[in-house]
Amino acid sequence: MRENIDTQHFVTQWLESRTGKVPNIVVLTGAGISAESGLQTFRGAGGLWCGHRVEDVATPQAFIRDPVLVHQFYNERRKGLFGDDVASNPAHKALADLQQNWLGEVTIVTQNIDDLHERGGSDDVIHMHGEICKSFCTHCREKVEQKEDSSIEDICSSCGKKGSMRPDIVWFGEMPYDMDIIEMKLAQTDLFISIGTSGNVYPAAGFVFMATNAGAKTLEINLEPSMNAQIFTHGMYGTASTEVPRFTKALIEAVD
Ligand code: BV8
Repeated sequence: MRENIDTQHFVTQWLESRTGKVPNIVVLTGAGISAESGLQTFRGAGGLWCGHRVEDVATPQAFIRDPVLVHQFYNERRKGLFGDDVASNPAHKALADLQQNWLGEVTIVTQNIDDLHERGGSDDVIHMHGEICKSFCTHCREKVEQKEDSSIEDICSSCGKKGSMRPDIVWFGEMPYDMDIIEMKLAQTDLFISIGTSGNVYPAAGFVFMATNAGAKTLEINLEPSMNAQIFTHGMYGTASTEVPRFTKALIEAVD
Protein backbone atom coordinates (compact mmCIF):
# COMPACT_ATOMS: atom_id res chain seq x y z
CA MET A 1 0.00 0.00 0.00
CA ARG A 2 1.39 3.39 -0.93
CA GLU A 3 2.49 5.37 2.06
CA ASN A 4 0.73 8.55 3.05
CA ILE A 5 2.76 11.49 1.84
CA ASP A 6 4.34 14.10 4.09
CA THR A 7 2.03 16.88 2.92
CA GLN A 8 4.24 19.85 3.80
CA HIS A 9 7.28 18.20 2.20
CA PHE A 10 5.35 17.33 -0.97
CA VAL A 11 3.91 20.84 -1.33
CA THR A 12 7.23 22.62 -0.72
CA GLN A 13 9.14 20.29 -3.06
CA TRP A 14 6.48 20.62 -5.77
CA LEU A 15 6.35 24.42 -5.59
CA GLU A 16 10.15 24.66 -5.70
CA SER A 17 10.17 22.49 -8.81
CA ARG A 18 7.84 24.95 -10.55
CA THR A 19 10.23 27.93 -10.40
CA GLY A 20 8.56 31.17 -11.38
CA LYS A 21 5.31 29.87 -12.88
CA VAL A 22 2.25 29.59 -10.60
CA PRO A 23 1.27 25.95 -11.08
CA ASN A 24 -2.06 24.89 -12.58
CA ILE A 25 -4.09 22.17 -10.87
CA VAL A 26 -6.67 19.71 -12.25
CA VAL A 27 -8.86 17.87 -9.73
CA LEU A 28 -10.93 14.78 -10.62
CA THR A 29 -13.57 13.69 -8.13
CA GLY A 30 -15.67 10.54 -7.90
CA ALA A 31 -18.43 9.17 -5.71
CA GLY A 32 -16.08 8.91 -2.71
CA ILE A 33 -16.01 12.70 -2.21
CA SER A 34 -19.78 12.64 -1.71
CA ALA A 35 -19.83 9.52 0.52
CA GLU A 36 -19.57 11.53 3.77
CA SER A 37 -22.38 13.73 2.52
CA GLY A 38 -24.60 10.67 2.70
CA LEU A 39 -24.64 9.65 -1.00
CA GLN A 40 -23.96 5.98 -1.83
CA THR A 41 -20.87 5.13 -3.85
CA PHE A 42 -21.12 2.75 -6.80
CA ARG A 43 -18.89 -0.11 -5.91
CA GLY A 44 -19.15 -0.01 -2.17
CA ALA A 45 -22.54 -1.70 -2.41
CA GLY A 46 -21.27 -5.00 -3.80
CA GLY A 47 -21.70 -3.93 -7.41
CA LEU A 48 -25.35 -3.10 -6.97
CA TRP A 49 -26.38 0.45 -7.36
CA CYS A 50 -29.29 1.38 -5.13
CA GLY A 51 -30.41 -2.24 -5.69
CA HIS A 52 -30.05 -2.18 -9.47
CA ARG A 53 -27.50 -3.63 -11.91
CA VAL A 54 -25.76 -0.86 -13.87
CA GLU A 55 -26.78 -2.35 -17.18
CA ASP A 56 -30.44 -2.23 -16.11
CA VAL A 57 -30.48 1.49 -15.33
CA ALA A 58 -27.40 3.35 -16.67
CA THR A 59 -27.18 2.53 -20.38
CA PRO A 60 -29.06 3.93 -23.41
CA GLN A 61 -30.31 0.40 -24.08
CA ALA A 62 -31.82 0.25 -20.58
CA PHE A 63 -33.67 3.51 -21.24
CA ILE A 64 -35.10 2.19 -24.50
CA ARG A 65 -35.99 -1.14 -22.87
CA ASP A 66 -37.57 0.23 -19.68
CA PRO A 67 -37.77 4.06 -19.50
CA VAL A 68 -40.14 3.88 -16.53
CA LEU A 69 -37.52 1.98 -14.45
CA VAL A 70 -34.75 4.39 -15.47
CA HIS A 71 -36.83 7.50 -14.70
CA GLN A 72 -37.71 5.91 -11.34
CA PHE A 73 -34.02 5.13 -10.59
CA TYR A 74 -32.99 8.74 -11.14
CA ASN A 75 -36.07 10.15 -9.40
CA GLU A 76 -35.11 8.16 -6.28
CA ARG A 77 -31.50 9.40 -6.42
CA ARG A 78 -32.57 13.03 -7.07
CA LYS A 79 -34.97 12.89 -4.09
CA GLY A 80 -32.10 11.47 -2.00
CA LEU A 81 -29.89 14.39 -3.04
CA PHE A 82 -32.41 16.89 -1.64
CA GLY A 83 -32.84 15.01 1.66
CA ASP A 84 -32.34 17.08 4.86
CA ASP A 85 -29.32 14.94 5.78
CA VAL A 86 -27.45 15.57 2.50
CA ALA A 87 -25.11 18.57 2.27
CA SER A 88 -21.68 19.41 0.91
CA ASN A 89 -18.85 18.32 3.22
CA PRO A 90 -15.43 19.82 4.15
CA ALA A 91 -13.82 18.23 1.08
CA HIS A 92 -16.17 20.09 -1.30
CA LYS A 93 -15.62 23.33 0.63
CA ALA A 94 -11.83 22.92 0.67
CA LEU A 95 -11.77 22.62 -3.12
CA ALA A 96 -13.94 25.75 -3.42
CA ASP A 97 -11.48 27.59 -1.14
CA LEU A 98 -8.59 26.42 -3.29
CA GLN A 99 -10.35 27.70 -6.42
CA GLN A 100 -10.80 31.08 -4.74
CA ASN A 101 -7.31 31.38 -3.18
CA TRP A 102 -4.97 29.76 -5.69
CA LEU A 103 -3.20 32.13 -8.10
CA GLY A 104 -2.98 29.51 -10.83
CA GLU A 105 -5.88 27.73 -12.54
CA VAL A 106 -7.84 25.14 -10.55
CA THR A 107 -10.06 22.99 -12.81
CA ILE A 108 -12.55 20.69 -11.08
CA VAL A 109 -13.76 17.74 -13.19
CA THR A 110 -16.32 15.51 -11.48
CA GLN A 111 -17.71 12.11 -12.41
CA ASN A 112 -20.51 12.80 -9.96
CA ILE A 113 -23.97 13.85 -11.08
CA ASP A 114 -24.79 15.53 -7.77
CA ASP A 115 -24.52 19.30 -7.14
CA LEU A 116 -22.46 19.09 -3.94
CA HIS A 117 -19.41 20.85 -5.41
CA GLU A 118 -21.66 23.80 -6.27
CA ARG A 119 -23.32 23.69 -2.83
CA GLY A 120 -19.81 23.71 -1.33
CA GLY A 121 -19.04 26.99 -3.14
CA SER A 122 -17.41 25.84 -6.37
CA ASP A 123 -18.48 27.28 -9.67
CA ASP A 124 -17.41 26.29 -13.15
CA VAL A 125 -17.34 22.54 -12.35
CA ILE A 126 -17.04 20.20 -15.35
CA HIS A 127 -19.67 17.45 -14.91
CA MET A 128 -18.24 14.92 -17.35
CA HIS A 129 -20.99 12.37 -16.59
CA GLY A 130 -23.80 14.92 -16.60
CA GLU A 131 -26.07 16.25 -13.84
CA ILE A 132 -29.08 14.67 -12.14
CA CYS A 133 -30.77 18.08 -11.91
CA LYS A 134 -30.94 18.43 -15.68
CA SER A 135 -32.88 16.62 -18.45
CA PHE A 136 -32.80 16.92 -22.21
CA CYS A 137 -35.10 16.15 -25.11
CA THR A 138 -33.90 13.25 -27.27
CA HIS A 139 -35.83 14.80 -30.18
CA CYS A 140 -34.62 18.44 -30.21
CA ARG A 141 -31.82 18.29 -27.56
CA GLU A 142 -33.41 21.12 -25.52
CA LYS A 143 -31.85 20.99 -22.02
CA VAL A 144 -33.92 21.93 -18.93
CA GLU A 145 -33.52 22.09 -15.16
CA GLN A 146 -34.98 18.96 -13.52
CA LYS A 147 -35.74 19.28 -9.82
CA GLU A 148 -39.03 17.35 -9.78
CA ASP A 149 -39.64 13.72 -10.77
CA SER A 150 -39.31 13.02 -14.51
CA SER A 151 -41.44 10.51 -16.41
CA ILE A 152 -42.42 9.26 -19.83
CA GLU A 153 -45.40 11.63 -19.61
CA ASP A 154 -43.14 14.72 -19.72
CA ILE A 155 -43.56 17.03 -22.69
CA CYS A 156 -40.59 18.91 -24.16
CA SER A 157 -41.04 22.67 -23.53
CA SER A 158 -39.33 23.41 -26.82
CA CYS A 159 -40.60 20.97 -29.45
CA GLY A 160 -43.72 19.81 -27.61
CA LYS A 161 -42.90 16.13 -28.04
CA LYS A 162 -44.21 13.81 -25.29
CA GLY A 163 -42.02 11.05 -23.81
CA SER A 164 -38.77 12.32 -25.37
CA MET A 165 -37.24 13.75 -22.17
CA ARG A 166 -34.37 11.81 -20.52
CA PRO A 167 -32.01 12.47 -17.60
CA ASP A 168 -28.97 14.56 -18.67
CA ILE A 169 -26.65 11.77 -17.56
CA VAL A 170 -23.78 10.17 -19.53
CA TRP A 171 -24.57 6.45 -19.49
CA PHE A 172 -22.18 3.59 -20.14
CA GLY A 173 -21.37 3.49 -23.85
CA GLU A 174 -21.99 7.26 -24.24
CA MET A 175 -19.26 9.86 -24.73
CA PRO A 176 -18.61 11.91 -21.57
CA TYR A 177 -19.06 15.69 -21.79
CA ASP A 178 -16.30 18.27 -22.42
CA MET A 179 -13.57 15.74 -23.16
CA ASP A 180 -11.79 18.27 -25.42
CA ILE A 181 -11.60 20.83 -22.61
CA ILE A 182 -10.56 18.21 -20.05
CA GLU A 183 -7.77 16.86 -22.26
CA MET A 184 -6.50 20.40 -22.90
CA LYS A 185 -6.42 21.16 -19.15
CA LEU A 186 -4.64 17.87 -18.42
CA ALA A 187 -2.02 18.64 -21.08
CA GLN A 188 -1.24 21.93 -19.29
CA THR A 189 -1.50 20.89 -15.65
CA ASP A 190 1.33 20.82 -13.09
CA LEU A 191 -0.59 18.85 -10.48
CA PHE A 192 -3.36 16.27 -10.97
CA ILE A 193 -5.33 15.34 -7.85
CA SER A 194 -7.77 12.40 -8.00
CA ILE A 195 -10.22 12.26 -5.07
CA GLY A 196 -12.68 9.50 -4.11
CA THR A 197 -12.69 7.36 -7.22
CA SER A 198 -11.97 3.67 -7.66
CA GLY A 199 -10.37 4.14 -11.09
CA ASN A 200 -12.81 1.66 -12.65
CA VAL A 201 -14.52 3.85 -15.21
CA TYR A 202 -12.88 5.19 -18.35
CA PRO A 203 -12.03 7.66 -19.75
CA ALA A 204 -11.86 9.31 -16.27
CA ALA A 205 -9.59 6.55 -14.94
CA GLY A 206 -7.14 7.34 -17.76
CA PHE A 207 -6.65 11.00 -16.79
CA VAL A 208 -3.72 10.15 -14.51
CA PHE A 209 -1.84 8.81 -17.56
CA MET A 210 -2.50 12.04 -19.51
CA ALA A 211 -1.31 14.18 -16.58
CA THR A 212 1.79 12.01 -16.17
CA ASN A 213 2.58 12.45 -19.87
CA ALA A 214 2.28 16.22 -19.35
CA GLY A 215 5.00 16.01 -16.69
CA ALA A 216 2.60 16.75 -13.82
CA LYS A 217 2.88 15.48 -10.26
CA THR A 218 -0.08 13.19 -9.56
CA LEU A 219 -1.73 12.69 -6.17
CA GLU A 220 -4.48 10.24 -5.25
CA ILE A 221 -6.60 11.04 -2.18
CA ASN A 222 -8.81 8.05 -1.43
CA LEU A 223 -10.06 5.73 1.29
CA GLU A 224 -7.86 3.00 -0.15
CA PRO A 225 -5.56 2.61 -3.19
CA SER A 226 -7.54 2.69 -6.44
CA MET A 227 -7.06 0.46 -9.48
CA ASN A 228 -4.37 2.86 -10.78
CA ALA A 229 -2.73 3.71 -7.44
CA GLN A 230 0.72 2.71 -8.65
CA ILE A 231 0.59 5.22 -11.50
CA PHE A 232 0.30 8.18 -9.11
CA THR A 233 3.50 9.80 -7.85
CA HIS A 234 1.89 10.29 -4.42
CA GLY A 235 -1.00 8.96 -2.34
CA MET A 236 -2.94 10.21 0.69
CA TYR A 237 -5.24 7.59 2.22
CA GLY A 238 -8.11 8.41 4.53
CA THR A 239 -11.50 10.07 4.31
CA ALA A 240 -11.89 12.94 1.86
CA SER A 241 -13.37 15.31 4.45
CA THR A 242 -10.14 14.96 6.49
CA GLU A 243 -7.43 14.58 3.84
CA VAL A 244 -8.60 17.11 1.24
CA PRO A 245 -8.77 20.13 3.63
CA ARG A 246 -5.39 19.09 5.05
CA PHE A 247 -3.80 19.12 1.62
CA THR A 248 -5.43 22.29 0.27
CA LYS A 249 -4.55 24.16 3.50
CA ALA A 250 -0.88 23.15 3.06
CA LEU A 251 -0.98 24.32 -0.57
CA ILE A 252 -2.50 27.71 0.24
CA GLU A 253 -0.20 28.29 3.26
CA ALA A 254 2.88 27.44 1.20
CA VAL A 255 2.24 30.29 -1.22
CA ASP A 256 1.03 32.85 1.34
C1 BV8 B 1 -17.25 5.70 -23.08
C2 BV8 B 1 -23.37 8.39 -14.68
C3 BV8 B 1 -16.89 5.66 -25.38
C4 BV8 B 1 -24.43 7.43 -14.35
C5 BV8 B 1 -21.40 7.06 -14.92
C6 BV8 B 1 -13.24 -1.94 -20.68
C7 BV8 B 1 -12.09 -1.22 -20.41
C8 BV8 B 1 -12.12 0.17 -20.40
C9 BV8 B 1 -13.32 0.86 -20.64
C10 BV8 B 1 -14.44 0.14 -20.89
C11 BV8 B 1 -14.41 -1.24 -20.91
N1 BV8 B 1 -15.67 -1.66 -21.18
C12 BV8 B 1 -16.48 -0.59 -21.34
C13 BV8 B 1 -15.75 0.50 -21.17
C14 BV8 B 1 -16.17 1.87 -21.23
C15 BV8 B 1 -16.94 2.26 -19.97
C16 BV8 B 1 -16.22 1.82 -18.71
O1 BV8 B 1 -15.27 2.44 -18.30
N2 BV8 B 1 -16.73 0.74 -18.10
C17 BV8 B 1 -16.09 0.26 -16.89
C18 BV8 B 1 -17.15 -0.20 -15.91
C19 BV8 B 1 -15.14 -0.87 -17.28
N3 BV8 B 1 -16.99 3.68 -20.01
C20 BV8 B 1 -18.00 4.28 -20.66
O2 BV8 B 1 -18.92 3.69 -21.18
C21 BV8 B 1 -17.89 5.78 -20.77
N4 BV8 B 1 -18.07 6.14 -22.14
O3 BV8 B 1 -16.30 4.99 -22.88
O4 BV8 B 1 -17.64 6.13 -24.29
C22 BV8 B 1 -17.41 6.31 -26.59
C23 BV8 B 1 -16.52 6.65 -27.58
C24 BV8 B 1 -17.00 7.24 -28.72
C25 BV8 B 1 -18.36 7.49 -28.86
C26 BV8 B 1 -19.25 7.14 -27.85
C27 BV8 B 1 -18.78 6.53 -26.71
C28 BV8 B 1 -18.97 6.49 -19.99
C29 BV8 B 1 -18.82 6.18 -18.54
C30 BV8 B 1 -19.82 7.03 -17.76
C31 BV8 B 1 -20.81 6.14 -17.09
N5 BV8 B 1 -21.63 6.95 -16.18
N6 BV8 B 1 -22.14 7.84 -14.15
C32 BV8 B 1 -24.95 7.67 -12.98
O5 BV8 B 1 -24.23 8.23 -12.13
O6 BV8 B 1 -26.11 7.26 -12.77
S1 BV8 B 1 -20.10 6.28 -14.24
C33 BV8 B 1 -20.28 6.16 -12.55
O7 BV8 B 1 -19.11 5.52 -12.09
C34 BV8 B 1 -20.32 7.46 -11.78
O8 BV8 B 1 -20.10 8.61 -12.55
C35 BV8 B 1 -19.17 7.27 -10.79
O9 BV8 B 1 -18.67 8.45 -10.32
C36 BV8 B 1 -18.26 6.57 -11.71
C37 BV8 B 1 -17.00 6.01 -11.24
O10 BV8 B 1 -17.19 5.45 -10.01
P1 BV8 B 1 -16.44 6.13 -8.79
O11 BV8 B 1 -16.80 7.57 -8.75
O12 BV8 B 1 -15.01 5.78 -8.85
O13 BV8 B 1 -17.19 5.44 -7.61
P2 BV8 B 1 -16.81 4.03 -6.95
O14 BV8 B 1 -17.92 3.66 -6.04
O15 BV8 B 1 -16.38 3.09 -8.02
O16 BV8 B 1 -15.51 4.37 -6.07
C38 BV8 B 1 -15.62 5.25 -4.98
C39 BV8 B 1 -14.22 5.38 -4.42
O17 BV8 B 1 -14.28 6.29 -3.33
C40 BV8 B 1 -13.67 4.07 -3.88
O18 BV8 B 1 -12.34 3.92 -4.31
C41 BV8 B 1 -13.70 4.26 -2.36
O19 BV8 B 1 -12.60 3.64 -1.73
C42 BV8 B 1 -13.59 5.76 -2.23
N7 BV8 B 1 -14.25 6.30 -1.05
C43 BV8 B 1 -15.40 5.88 -0.45
N8 BV8 B 1 -15.66 6.66 0.62
C44 BV8 B 1 -14.67 7.60 0.66
C45 BV8 B 1 -13.79 7.38 -0.39
N9 BV8 B 1 -12.70 8.14 -0.60
C46 BV8 B 1 -12.49 9.16 0.26
N10 BV8 B 1 -13.30 9.45 1.30
C47 BV8 B 1 -14.39 8.69 1.53
N11 BV8 B 1 -15.20 8.98 2.58
